[in-house]
Amino acid sequence: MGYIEDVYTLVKKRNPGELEFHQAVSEVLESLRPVIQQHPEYQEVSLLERLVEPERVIMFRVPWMDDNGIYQVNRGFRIQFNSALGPYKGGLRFHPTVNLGILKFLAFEQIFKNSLTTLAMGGGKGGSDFDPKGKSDGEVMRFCQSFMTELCKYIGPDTDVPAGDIGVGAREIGYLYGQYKRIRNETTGVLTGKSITWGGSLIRPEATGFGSVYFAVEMLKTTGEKFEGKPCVISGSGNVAQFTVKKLIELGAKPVTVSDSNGFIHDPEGIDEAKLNFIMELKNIRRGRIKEYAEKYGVEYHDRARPWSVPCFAAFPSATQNEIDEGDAKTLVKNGCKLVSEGANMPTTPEGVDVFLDANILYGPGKAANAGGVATSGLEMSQNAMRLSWTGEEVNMRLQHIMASIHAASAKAASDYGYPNNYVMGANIAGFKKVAEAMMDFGLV
Ligand code: NDP
Ligand code: 2IT
Repeated sequence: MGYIEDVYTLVKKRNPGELEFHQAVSEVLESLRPVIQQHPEYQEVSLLERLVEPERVIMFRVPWMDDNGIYQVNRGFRIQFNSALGPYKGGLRFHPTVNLGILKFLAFEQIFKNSLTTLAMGGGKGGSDFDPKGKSDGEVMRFCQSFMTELCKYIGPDTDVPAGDIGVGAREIGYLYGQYKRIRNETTGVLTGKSITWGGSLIRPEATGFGSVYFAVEMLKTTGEKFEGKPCVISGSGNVAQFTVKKLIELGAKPVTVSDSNGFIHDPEGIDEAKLNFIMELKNIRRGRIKEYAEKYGVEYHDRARPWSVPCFAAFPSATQNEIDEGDAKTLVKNGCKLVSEGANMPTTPEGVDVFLDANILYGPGKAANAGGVATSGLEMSQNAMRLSWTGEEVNMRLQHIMASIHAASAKAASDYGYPNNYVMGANIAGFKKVAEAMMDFGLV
């Protein structure tokens, strides 16, 4: 067996049952074959064996009291995967499905994504199996305070800088930051996604969705096509989906679906600014279900279904991992989909990815297409370090520039290694090379 196979076998043996982690590692390792061939010295120093083993995994008890005075216990995690390029950086996910394998896949992806941003950030991820759905603000606050009481021992502005992800938005970041500040008696950039009045960056809330559309625009430039008037299908209705829709409206495209974990709405007329404001109020303030959109605007609601059967020019999966399987990918391609830009992390199964690559459509994998969020987190860290704030225009311009450079670096690595137009190969190789070079410079760590 070859080096790549040996390392993958080791990963499966050492991390039994962590299927999403195996999936993420397998995709990256497959892409690295041509790089490993050119660099036999990597095998001599067991570079890949080190790359797939987190530097540190922290697991902890999170006890909290619910509104009925009942004691509850959740599990908290922080995966500090790789710090070769800078402090560990990556979001926190609060969702009942969270487990060690899911967070390891997310932290592993984050290493290469952060490398692609051009900013100095290592890879990390964390979270809890806590379910914020149906909880009162008081319960969410007490949970966040208990979570941070333990997590604060392991993070810091130059060590590890968490942010949001599924189930962690402005409200949760506020409670987490308040508790960190109280315990450590310091005001620092220890979290990103902060509100603008206490150290946040303009455009950070918008950044992942905007960035995913900017990446799509860069891909489209290679074929000369435009978004104007074209139907776009979006999954999710949270942070990433909302700002994907917003940017698509600005570009004159026609976003026709959004979803949540119960189902999706299909609005053939297109979601406009006013309807998007309704979604934002529904999801961010009232915390209701997307079904209400269908009732309010008299459009179709599809219960327990995903939106991939709706014909579209472009698809923006922006909910969760493995939400597009082989059949969904075939349906998208058959119905004329020309572009997929992944706002979510690993939303397409490996078989689905093969369908997109075989059809030769423009396919932007998550670690490139959704890197705008963490890139703007990096810009928030820079502003915190300077104790200065940039204008929204300045941050947006930097974000656009970073997305264009991620596109260019991925496209170049893909064609340099003989896989033109394959952004999966390109993003994995370009992201890996910087991390590998830094690890070689450090010697055996
Ligand atoms: P939010 O919590 O704001 O929104 C998540 C959305 O996805 C909700 O509509 C939610 O529905 C839906 N969803 C979550 N889990 C599932 C599921 N298992 N099945 C179906 N639908 C689901 O999260 P974000 O928008 O921040 O994150 C969305 C994706 O983008 C994730 O994959 C995340 O890792 C990725 N991402 C986020 C970044 C960020 O900056 N926030 C940066 C880069 C990537 P419901 O309300 O019913 O739960
Ligand atoms: O998956 C991701 O890149 C995020 N959830 C954002 C991480 C960050 O640190 O802003």
